[in-house]
Amino acid sequence: MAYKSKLTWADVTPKQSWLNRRQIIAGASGLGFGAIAGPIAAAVPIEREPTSYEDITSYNNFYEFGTGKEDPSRYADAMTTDPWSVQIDGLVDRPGSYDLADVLKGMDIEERIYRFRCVEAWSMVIPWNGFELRALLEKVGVQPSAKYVAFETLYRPEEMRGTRSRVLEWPYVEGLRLDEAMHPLTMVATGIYGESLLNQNGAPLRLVVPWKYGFKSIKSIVRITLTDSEPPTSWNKANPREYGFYSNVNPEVDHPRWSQASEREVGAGIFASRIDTLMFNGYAEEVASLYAGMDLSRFF
Ligand SMILES: Nc1nc2c(c(=O)[nH]1)N[C@H]1C(S)=C(S)[C@@H](COP(=O)(O)O)O[C@H]1N2
Ligand SMILES: [Mo]
Repeated sequence: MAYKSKLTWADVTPKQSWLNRRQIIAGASGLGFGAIAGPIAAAVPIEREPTSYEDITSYNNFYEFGTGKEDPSRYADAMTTDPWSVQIDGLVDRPGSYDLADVLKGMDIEERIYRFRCVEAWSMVIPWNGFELRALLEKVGVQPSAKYVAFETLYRPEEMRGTRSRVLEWPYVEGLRLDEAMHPLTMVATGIYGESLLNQNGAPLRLVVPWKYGFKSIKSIVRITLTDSEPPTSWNKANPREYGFYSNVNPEVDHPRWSQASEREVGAGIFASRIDTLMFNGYAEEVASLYAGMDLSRFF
């Protein structure tokens, strides 16, 4: 593998800066990086420790390997991730099939601790390693007519026992508006806690969009296509009444079958109380302007 870190999280991040990053990035406001500045940590409503590596790697959604939370950690090892290539095509200047090493070349791998909120109303805090998606898009050259980015997961039935079920149409597909894809919070993850991604978490490359429900963070990406029209997305195709294209975390817009006002912290224990879900999962200050003037109950 081209990128395989042997370092642990503690090795790569001194404790003090790790704490600062946690406050800055997992907090409700302010970024410590990029062009966006904001009041740091002032509005942090809760202090949350990162979820344990054990929980992050054993409680998963990756329906290609089954619908049970333990299925991915049991069965995703069957997926071959080396060699790996990503086809990048559509409205780009340099389309082609890029080997994983080519994708990673020149990318600045950073650590970022993000809240992660599944539409099923559970959440984690995950220390990701990865790079900004916009850096990759700039490398391939986005053409002016592009308005959306479409993503596709590997579909290899002989290695993916869950794809025998038609619970979703395969391959799993997702999409973002171009401005969402270019936002500095939007990452391509390559690791967790300083370790290369395990298959169950979407090795070797998966999307992370921290202000959207978890299903937008598509795993094990093999294709990225720049388009001028809104791409189809797996959960919207499966149930358009329940899952929209935007899927921004929003405590005020309930799922038709359950409330989105609160969430259960994975790993907090059975006696822990639920916590309030935050608008845009706590990243409103950074991303609310992307949706100015939009009716978020209509564009859910
Ligand atoms: N290809 C693919 N990507 C996927 C999924 C999936 O089933 N297949 N599940 C999504 C959902 S619903 C969630 S909550 C997250 C879970 O990521 P994690 O298991 O790394 O926590 O992955 C998302 N990406
Ligand atoms: Mo999810």
